[in-house]
Amino acid sequence: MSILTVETRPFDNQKPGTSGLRKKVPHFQQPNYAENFIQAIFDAADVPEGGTLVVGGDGRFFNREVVGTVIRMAAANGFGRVVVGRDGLLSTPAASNLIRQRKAAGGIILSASHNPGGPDGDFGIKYNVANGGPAPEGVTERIYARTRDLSQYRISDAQAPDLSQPGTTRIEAMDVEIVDPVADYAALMETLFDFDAIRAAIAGGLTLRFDAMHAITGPYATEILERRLGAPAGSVVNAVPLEDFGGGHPDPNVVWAAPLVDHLRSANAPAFGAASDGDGDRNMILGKGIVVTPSDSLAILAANAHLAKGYAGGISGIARSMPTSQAADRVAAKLKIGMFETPTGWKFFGNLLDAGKVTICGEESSGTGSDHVREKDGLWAVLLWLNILAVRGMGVADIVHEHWKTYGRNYYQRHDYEEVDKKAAEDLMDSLRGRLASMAGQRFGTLVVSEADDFSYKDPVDGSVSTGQGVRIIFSGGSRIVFRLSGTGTKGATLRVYLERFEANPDKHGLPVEEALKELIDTADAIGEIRKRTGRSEPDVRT
Ligand code: VG1
Ligand code: CO
Repeated sequence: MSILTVETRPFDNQKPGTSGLRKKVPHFQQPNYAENFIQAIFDAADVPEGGTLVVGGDGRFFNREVVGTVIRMAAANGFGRVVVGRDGLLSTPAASNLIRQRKAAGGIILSASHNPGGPDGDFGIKYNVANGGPAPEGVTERIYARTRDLSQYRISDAQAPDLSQPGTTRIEAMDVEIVDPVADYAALMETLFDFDAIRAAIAGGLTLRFDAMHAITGPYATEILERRLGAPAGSVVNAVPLEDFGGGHPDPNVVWAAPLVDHLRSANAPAFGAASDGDGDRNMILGKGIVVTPSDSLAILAANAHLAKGYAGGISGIARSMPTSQAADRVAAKLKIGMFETPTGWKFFGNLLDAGKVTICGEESSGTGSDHVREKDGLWAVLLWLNILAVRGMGVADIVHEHWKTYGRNYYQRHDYEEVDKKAAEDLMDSLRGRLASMAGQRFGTLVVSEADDFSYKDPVDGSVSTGQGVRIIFSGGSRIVFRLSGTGTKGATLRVYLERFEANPDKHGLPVEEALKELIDTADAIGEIRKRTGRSEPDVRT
C-alpha cells in the first residue's frame, strides 16, 4: 500500500453554496471532481497531524463510492482516525454529534439534503468544523480559493475497507472506526427528553405517524420512536433508506409529503404526524387536520422548551434566519431573552451557540435545533413536540391556536419559483437592488413601504460581515416581503419569495393563509415583476 500523488487540474465550478457543494451526480462522477474538492477541504482546513475525521452521508446514490474516496484520501493527508457510520450512513445531526463527542478536527457529510437522488439526481459534499457545525464563510471561501489553484491530490492506493461491520480496521497509518450510526445519537436524545413521559403518553393513546421518506431518518426513527418509546410497529413509514428515495424528493413539505398530509386529514388520522428530509436535519410537524408552519413551530418550541428536562432551566436566547417569520421574536420578548436574526443557512448559528447567546435556532425551511449539536435536527424537533404534547396533554392544533391567542399570529408563506432562467432571476434581483433607495414611502394598495434593504449581517461574536443576503421590503405595520435566490439548487435558479403579515386580533386568526396574504402576494409581483421577468404566473411550491 502506498500513498499516491495524483496530478489534477482545477474545476472552476466548485463554489460551496448555502450548505456545501451540490451538483448533479454525473457532474460528481467526472474524473477527479470529488477528489479535487476533498483535497481542497483538507488543504483549507489545516488538519492537525493525527487528527480525527468523521465521515458519513444520507445513503443516496454515489454515497458509498465517495465515502471510500474520503477514507483513502484522509489516510494520505495526515489523519490518525476516521470515524464512519456503518455502510457509510450518518444523518447530518448525528454526524455533528459524533464530531463533538469524538473531539474530531471536522467531518465530511455527503448529502444533497432534500434534493432528489439517483444516477440523474443530486449529490453534495459538505465540510463541518470542530464544533460540529457547517464550516463558516471564512472557511468555505478558503476551500473555494483552493479549488481554483489545486494541481495535485493525495490518496492511498489501498482498497477502502468494508463498511458493513462495526469495528476498527486500518488503512496506511490511520484507524478506520466503523460505528453504529444511531447509538450515540439516540443516547443524546435520552439526555434531553423525558422518554418515560412520552412512552406513557403513547401507551395512553397518543397516536403518531413518522414518514422517513425513504431517507436517512428511517433507522433513527424506528429505533427511537418504535423501539424505545413504544410506538406500534408501522408508526414509522417509508423507513428503509433507498439510494433514490423511491423516486421522490425527500423534502418534507405539503407537496412532497402529500400522502402524510392527506393521512393527517383523514378520518383515522393519528394525533401527531412528522416527516424529515434526505439527511435528517429538517422536520415537518402535523397534527390532526393541521400542518404547523415551520416558523410557528420554532416559536412554539421556544415557548415550551422548559417542559423538557434538557431545557428545564430555560433557554438563553433564540436565533432565526432573516426570512423566517418574526413569531419567535415575540416569544423572546416575552421571555426577556436575546433574539438574533442571521442570514439563511445553519453556519451562521454556530458562533451564537458556541458563545451561549442562544439555545434554540430555526429557519422557515423546516429547520429547528438547539445547542445539543451544531446542525438543525429533524428528530430532535419531533421529540421536543412529543415531549410537549405528553406534558401538556393537549392536541397539536390546540397548542398552535393557544399560541396565536397569546402572541398573535404571523401569517406566513414562502413561494418558490424553481428552475427559472438564471439570467432572468439575477436581473430581477439586480433590478430590486437598484430600486431599494427610492422605495421607502411608496404605496401599494393599503401597504406603505417603511424600509427596504439588502440584508447584511455582522456576526456579534467574531465581527465577520456577510452582505447581499436577501432583499427585504418592510411595510409600516411590520408586514414583509423578502426576495432571495436559493444557494442549494443544481439547475437554473430558484427564486424564493417570503411573505409575512402579523395579526394580533384572535377573531382574525382563522383565515386561509393565502387570503390573509393576498395583498402581499399581489404586491410581491408588482414590486418584483415576477411574472414579467420569469414568465411564471404561479410558484412551483408554496410552503
Ligand atoms: C435552503 C434553505 C435554508 C437551509 C438550506 C440547507 O437554502 O432555504 O434555510 O439552511 O437549504 O438546508 P437555499 O439557499 O436553497 O434557500 V438542507 O436541509 O438542504 O442542508
Ligand atoms: Co437537510
